[in-house]
Amino acid sequence: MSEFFPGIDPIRHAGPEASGELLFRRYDRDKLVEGRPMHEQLRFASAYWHTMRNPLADPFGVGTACMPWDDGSDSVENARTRVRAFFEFLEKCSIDHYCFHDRDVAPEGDDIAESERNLDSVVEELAAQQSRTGKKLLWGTACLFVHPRYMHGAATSCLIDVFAHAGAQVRKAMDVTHQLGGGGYVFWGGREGYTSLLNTDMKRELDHLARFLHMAVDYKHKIGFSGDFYIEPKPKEPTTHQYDSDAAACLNFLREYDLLDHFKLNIETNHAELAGKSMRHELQVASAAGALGSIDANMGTPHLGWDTDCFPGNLYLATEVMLEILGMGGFTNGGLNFDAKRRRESFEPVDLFHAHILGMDTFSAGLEAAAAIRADGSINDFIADRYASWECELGRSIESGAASLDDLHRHACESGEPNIPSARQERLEAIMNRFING
Ligand code: XLS
Ligand code: NI
Ligand code: NI
Repeated sequence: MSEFFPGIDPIRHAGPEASGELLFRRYDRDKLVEGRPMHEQLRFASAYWHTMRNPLADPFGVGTACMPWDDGSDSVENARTRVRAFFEFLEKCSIDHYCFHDRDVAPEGDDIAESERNLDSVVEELAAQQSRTGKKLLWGTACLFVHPRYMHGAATSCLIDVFAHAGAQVRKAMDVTHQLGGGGYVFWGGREGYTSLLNTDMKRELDHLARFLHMAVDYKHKIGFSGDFYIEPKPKEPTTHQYDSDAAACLNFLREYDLLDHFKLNIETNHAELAGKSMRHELQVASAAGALGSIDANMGTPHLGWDTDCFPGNLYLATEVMLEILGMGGFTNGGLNFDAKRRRESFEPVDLFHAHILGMDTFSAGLEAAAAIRADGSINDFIADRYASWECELGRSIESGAASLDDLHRHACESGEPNIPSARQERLEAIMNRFING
């Protein structure tokens, strides 16, 4: 078989000082960090939709991506060829996992039966490539946002027939995710939101979305799928308001509709930014609820302010992400999925390698910096110390729910005006900086 990426050798770790290109300076897959090899701590995944299907168009211009393996047709054969190209890419780039939407991998047919046949055929190829290479599916999902039938939403559509079509599509996407041994299944509410409240019954749409997710949970049990279910928050794009707008809104929705036991969150950096929150904030909100599952590792372009899905090159951000991941004891079924696309101007096949190497080295440096910050301990000690006044009888009685306002009154009268220490933010920022280097 001729190669899809001729002239590109498997990317190897060459060390921070290495010169040259197409090598890892920081990612060293078997190097132990906090007792686990880097590849287990990081669990990198490539997103099929960006890596194989994104033509790199923008609102003002056509696609520029050069994909010599792709004949441009919608045939199943072409779809199967793409899978082989993708796995060669994963192998050469040393990426262990991938993620896909049903419609990224296989073309939609004229009816449901044909769409399912198309998908089955491509899944056969995916399964063969997985067993040839040992690569794994991090998560699968259904594309419920591209086809015009979903213009008013999918699980929140005003039309029951559309709701049923969405259900049929999710049912099949769950089947194939299960078949491929996927670690999880993502629900990103592509068009689940509204463009105008003038034509929208929000309460009814949310009730329907919850029913839809309950049906998915039931189906998960029926087929014996043991992976995680994730909701992926995003505040806007494509709708004016997406119901799953941020981590807190998702958690509230899941609690309100008795779904919290069945879902975790897949947090995406660029979506956090669009929500006006920091990534670290979103991760902590999810983590505090025991619901931090997986990460779409990309970043935005603050000056543009839309979902630019850039590859993550920001060391500070990666360090913050890895502090949260190590803080929760590492990933279980989740991982770092590069839900990221090259810039339109980076159109050559080799740019796929440059882009993923950037993301992988950035997160490897972030992992090591986070581990060093934790080993140093001064930031965590500072935080523990900052709350040390609570380590007393009154503190325990407040935290356990026993204390009353009368108790507080008594204590306040006795203790007099409190001594207020500094929060030392700038000192802590300087400590972070000491450990961060590419
Ligand atoms: C789009 C979302 C999407 C999900 C999967 O903005 O990030 O790519 O990750 O449907
Ligand atoms: Ni995403
Ligand atoms: Ni995005």
